[in-house]
Amino acid sequence: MIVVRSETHRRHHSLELDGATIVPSWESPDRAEHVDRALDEAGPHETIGPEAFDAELANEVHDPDYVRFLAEAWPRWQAEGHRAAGAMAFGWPARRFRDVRPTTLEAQLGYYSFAADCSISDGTWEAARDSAAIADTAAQRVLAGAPVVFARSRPPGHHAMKDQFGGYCYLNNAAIAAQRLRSGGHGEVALLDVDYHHGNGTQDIFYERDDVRVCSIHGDPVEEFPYFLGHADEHGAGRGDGHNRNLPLPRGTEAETWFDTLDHAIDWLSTSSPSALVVSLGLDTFVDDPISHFRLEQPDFMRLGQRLAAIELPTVLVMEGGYATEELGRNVAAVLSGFETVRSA
Ligand code: OKP
Ligand code: ZN
Repeated sequence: MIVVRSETHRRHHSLELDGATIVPSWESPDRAEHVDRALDEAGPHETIGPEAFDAELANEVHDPDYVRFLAEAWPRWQAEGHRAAGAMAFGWPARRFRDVRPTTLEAQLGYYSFAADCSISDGTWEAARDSAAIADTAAQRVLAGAPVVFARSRPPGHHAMKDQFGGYCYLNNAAIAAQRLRSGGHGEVALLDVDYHHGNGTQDIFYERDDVRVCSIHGDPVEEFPYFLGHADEHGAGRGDGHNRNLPLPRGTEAETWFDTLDHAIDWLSTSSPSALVVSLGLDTFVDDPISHFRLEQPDFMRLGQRLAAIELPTVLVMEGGYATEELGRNVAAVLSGFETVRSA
């Protein structure tokens, strides 16, 4: 299988709020190191680096002002002479506040984000940009005829909305891959999100579109991040009405129920005969994940790979979450090898 990856992610050390304390994020550079090591050991993969970041492509799924904000936030922060090692919002336009774009950096941090788990520091933009470019490059390889490509993106992307970062995500890597597949000639793309958390950003980006059908299986937002989106009655709007599907599950969900739900998701995605598939591949459904509460075990990731391959569509696998860092590499390798047992790549 072709694996796209880069080392730029190492510069991104995110901070997050834990109660009233700022701590190093669960979303650490170690995650990608473990994945790279496990894939090197699992052997033969063709490993390539990303093509240059395509800002025009990113601007088709994000607000261009937002992308510019991300690129300029750290230099602006430094120019203002702050002491803190990372820029983070502390105020947001909550209920009954207004959607008026402010001018100062500290106000714009709140305007362009929705959670305090996602700092912008030295190297954050470069890592986010490469992570998106990795997903784009994977999609380009699929357009060139590869049956499946793994995008080892870090930081993850599925929480990144058109114009808001949060949930460890800045640019929506999976949405960028889907957009590349669309502009490369695929009429309809299916996007399946199996991360433990609802892919609120992906939903937001495609909510009024009928060319990318989005389905997410996740911890019910009444009890899990991102809390305020991801309910079962969110089905799309306008042209996109009927093109979004959410399958929330309670904490403690076991593999059997999860795989039944996966079958529903795949059946629903297949109804309109898409010609390509993007998977937001979160591995935080793992039983020992420290911040998530589903109960998949390592053999289940092999089974997931097999089930994804059986869809028989050209496929971009985009890495999202997964915080049991020591086991993350083996779990990713299990998905890829499961895929390859069904469709040699
Ligand atoms: C990102 B991805 C609450 C922390 C909430 C947000 C989790 C983001 C997950 N104490 N952290 O979907 O794996
Ligand atoms: Zn997640």
